[in-house]
Amino acid sequence: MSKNLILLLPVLLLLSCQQKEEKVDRPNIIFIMTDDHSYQTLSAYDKRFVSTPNLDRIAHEGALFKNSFVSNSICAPSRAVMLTGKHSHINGHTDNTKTFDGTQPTFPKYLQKAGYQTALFGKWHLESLPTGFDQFEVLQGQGVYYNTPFIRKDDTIASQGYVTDVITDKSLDWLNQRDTGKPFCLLVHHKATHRVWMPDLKYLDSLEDHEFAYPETLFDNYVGRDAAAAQKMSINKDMDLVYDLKMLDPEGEIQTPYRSMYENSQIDNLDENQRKIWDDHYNVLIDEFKKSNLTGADLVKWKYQRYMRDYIRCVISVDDNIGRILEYLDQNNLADNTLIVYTSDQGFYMGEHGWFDKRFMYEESMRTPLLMRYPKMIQPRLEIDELVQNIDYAPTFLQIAGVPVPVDVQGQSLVPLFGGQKEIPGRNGLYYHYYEFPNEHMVKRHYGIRTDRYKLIHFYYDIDDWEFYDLKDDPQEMHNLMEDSNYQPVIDSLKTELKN
Ligand code: SGN
Ligand code: CA
Repeated sequence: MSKNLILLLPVLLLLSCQQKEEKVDRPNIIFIMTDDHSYQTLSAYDKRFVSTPNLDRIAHEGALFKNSFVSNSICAPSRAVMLTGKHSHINGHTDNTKTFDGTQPTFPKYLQKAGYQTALFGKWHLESLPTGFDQFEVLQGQGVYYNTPFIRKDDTIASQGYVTDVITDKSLDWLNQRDTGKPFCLLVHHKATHRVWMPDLKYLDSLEDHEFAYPETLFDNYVGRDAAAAQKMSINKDMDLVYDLKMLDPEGEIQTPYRSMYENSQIDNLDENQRKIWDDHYNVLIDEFKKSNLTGADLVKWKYQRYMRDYIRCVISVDDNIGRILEYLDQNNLADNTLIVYTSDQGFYMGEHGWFDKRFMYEESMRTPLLMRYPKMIQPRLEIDELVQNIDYAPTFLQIAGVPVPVDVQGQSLVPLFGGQKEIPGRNGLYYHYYEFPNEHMVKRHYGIRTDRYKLIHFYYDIDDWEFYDLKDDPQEMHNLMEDSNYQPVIDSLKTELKN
């Protein structure tokens, strides 16, 4: 070794240590997403239906986004928007029937390139295999609640147990075996709380006698809203007694359109022991239901209660499993240097307007929960009022990781809001566009704009209807004011903004 090199060695060693340390100091990211989890059933937002102490903990130790929205309220498109930071018409994934173009840039790819370890466990739903992940195990399409298979890079493997637990187990196992010398980005993407809302066996008996409050609009008649009247997602008409509400009577007297789908693609996945516990629980309810001979409004109310019980039980399992992840971070001294994000791929109707499902630009489905904890940047109990959208997640993650945000990303980093900035530059409203018609639930194609006070929607394709709501006076969007002369100047300016 030359004398010069020997002299340089300590300096080189110091430099390499500094570089290593700098990398380790970069924040980790855990991005948890559920499927169809409504903000109405997350107690940091709404305490009427359920208590979610672990999710609330993220909000209390971090930020609660009070006006968080999606740009296209349906699963795969929402996920494509989050990955790319671009609207559906730019990333190409406009509806659930498409195959995601995995060659395009996404935030996991940028992070991977910057030296992050990246992994994904759970729902994916984008048809093409995930790209940008060192490791992934994803559900086949929607997956199933019990003993669901997982697709890996080269094979498909079986699993045993309740899907929300299994996805968390896989995520924690990955955290345990990761390279601790590098920062990580972990996506934990749950199947719950998607239809058909199958609870964990241990929660089957909970809430059985609980009566949930009825939404004021459960018996909406859709006056002045033809597109709303045309949907097929009503608790009354479309919620299936067997498939959705588990009334699979052994006598076969309850024949419904989805009965065989429930038998052949949902509960057939339970093993013998699981199935016995399942049947012992539901058979009692089936007997009671058959004896009750409910009709009309009483039947709708009964369906609503049954739906809510199973849905909420799925929420409770999610909350339990979020608790496991928070505990892991505490125990492994990772809580301070990890951004933990909780969201859902869209909102959901808990009986509002008489519905389940999503898709519409109305509040319950355009909104989605969004919580973030990162103690180094976010003060506890921060409430953020600004309008944010799922296009903003990718640039936020990149900025926190110190990776430059590419200019073609349409969303904006939310980091300035943590420091008290009260606006997102250039954002006068949110653009929304839903494309999947004709298809299941028959929600018409529509696009629109939502500002902090108003919402303008245009339903198109086989219909040409405009709707306009003043959310301050009519938060439930029952009064379409499109023809109200007092609002014409506002409507005109919103049309211009929408075009822009
Ligand atoms: C399935 C559900 C629908 C749901 C879509 C989209 N039907 O098709 O009720 O709207 O998924 O959901 S089911 O009979 O298969 O349960 S999404 O969250 O994946 O977009
Ligand atoms: Ca969804």
